[in-house]
Amino acid sequence: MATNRTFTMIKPDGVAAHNIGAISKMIEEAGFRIVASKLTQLTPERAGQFYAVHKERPFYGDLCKYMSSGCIVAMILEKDNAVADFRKLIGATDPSKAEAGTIRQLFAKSIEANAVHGSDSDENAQIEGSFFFAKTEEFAY
Ligand code: FUP
Repeated sequence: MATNRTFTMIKPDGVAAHNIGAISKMIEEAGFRIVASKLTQLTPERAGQFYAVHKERPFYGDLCKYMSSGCIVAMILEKDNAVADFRKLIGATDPSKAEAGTIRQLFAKSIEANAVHGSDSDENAQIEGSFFFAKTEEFAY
């Protein structure tokens, strides 16, 4: 079956604004199945590990501080073409450039506080999912 997975986080701004439900609703209505979900808070060190790929970028320090500033919801999502379809659903990194109707256009506050994360490849979806979930049980629904 050509089903695959992606990984997402609802970021601290999305959780603080009580948008867990609204964002999850958009995700489900777009055809994704939530196969793992966890509300948690990253330490600055864990945020640094998660975003290690950006460690040379000028925004890295602020990003790690921001991503550990409040609760996040980590989720593994399942759908055909999950990675690409989810990137389309969330829109551009900078919400002022995100297409109308995308999650970031609707909910993000800034390029940093941009409501959601979405993996950019199948390989990273696997790595990022494993960062939060030791294993995922198989539930059919
Ligand atoms: P995306 O894949 O859309 O999440 O974007 P990137 O991987 O390029 O960036 C990861 C995160 O770094 C963004 F979600 C927010 C943060 N970021 C900034 O804070 N400033 C920037 O100029 C670019 C990214």
